[in-house]
Amino acid sequence: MPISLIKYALGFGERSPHFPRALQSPLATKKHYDVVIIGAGGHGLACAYYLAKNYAKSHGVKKIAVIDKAYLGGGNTARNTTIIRANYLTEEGTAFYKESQKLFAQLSAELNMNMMYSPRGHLTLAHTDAAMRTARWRAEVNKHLGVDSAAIEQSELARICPQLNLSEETRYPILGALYHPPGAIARHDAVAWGYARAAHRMGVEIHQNTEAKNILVKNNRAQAVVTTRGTLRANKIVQAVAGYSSLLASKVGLRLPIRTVPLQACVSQPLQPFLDKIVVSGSLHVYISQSARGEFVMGGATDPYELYNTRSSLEFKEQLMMHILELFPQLSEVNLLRQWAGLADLTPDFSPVMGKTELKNFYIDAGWGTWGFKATPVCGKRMAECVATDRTPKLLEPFALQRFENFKLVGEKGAASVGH
Ligand code: PYC
Repeated sequence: MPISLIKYALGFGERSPHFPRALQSPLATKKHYDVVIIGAGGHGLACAYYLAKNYAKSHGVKKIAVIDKAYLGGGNTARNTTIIRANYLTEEGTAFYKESQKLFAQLSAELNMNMMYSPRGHLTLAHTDAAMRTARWRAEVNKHLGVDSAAIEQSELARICPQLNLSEETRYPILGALYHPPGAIARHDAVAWGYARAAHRMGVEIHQNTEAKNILVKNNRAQAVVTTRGTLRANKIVQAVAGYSSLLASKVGLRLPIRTVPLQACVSQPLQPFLDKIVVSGSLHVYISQSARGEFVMGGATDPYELYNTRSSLEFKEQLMMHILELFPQLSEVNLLRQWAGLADLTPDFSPVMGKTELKNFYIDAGWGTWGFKATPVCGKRMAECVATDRTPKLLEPFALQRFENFKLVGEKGAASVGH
């Protein structure tokens, strides 16, 4: 038996210098930072990591704090269904998520933590001629930008996913699909913890249970974040608080075109490997994949009202199962294990808001609706670039808040997996 294991068993555990706690941020917050990031979800932590890694030397970004009103990765990072894909409808969306896929593929090595990144193919089912047309459209945009994606007919679908019920006798027979081979899943909490640990090792402070109550503004600059654990002055402030974006932005006088709705999901008991594809039907409002643990991870439409609440409902489960069983009648005896909800910040064009704001040193990462997880690495990396250099990276330009004033929307509703 390794000596380290014996020491651990004898109770030295994490107190021992051999087992330092993963995160040892100081008990007290500092009075001043170069950058304060509000929100210790995947996005905020990724931004901190890339700031520390890429801009400490070149731009002097050294004192970085990430604060969170609750615990690290406990918001939408822990509440999504971990799908990673780049098969978007617009060129802007496709290019952005293509970079995210690339970063995800290298993330385990980059952060020295197993992200359980598992490319397995993503199918968006088409039940109508109109949906087939959208599938072809998306495939053409995707291919044009070098993203592997194709519209396939029913016969090809039967070969790729023989588990699917392709009978004509269902209420919504399946005509074909958009097939995106690099579509993947990963372990969401590993993503948050991987970024947190790596950022922390470079000196980033992560203060949990530290709520931003207010943001002080003077002369069109955000001066400080007033928290439950003191006032943190900062040269630059970033908000990355999916689910609460409008509420926080209102503290600096920004009105966001966002409505916030709950998005529920659930997992089944674990079963032997059965489904090796991610299957989505925007018309039936369902998506399903099987995790490495064997659980079926499933979700559907957003709740039909605005609400800041993450309760689960029986109604959602009944609706979802009605459609899941139409696609996979074999699952009729499977039990559900857990159900939960996250909060989706929806913009009018179903694309996120990233980058600079009208306040000189206040940066925003918001409006992720139902696709924040899959953007974690690219958003973190490009937001860090934007914050450090004060220039908007090309990939972020289309997603500026100002687009709602200029009417330059990036319409992605047609590429949503989730019914809205
Ligand atoms: O956009 O792929 C997606 C998605 C699946 C579940 C929520 N969003």
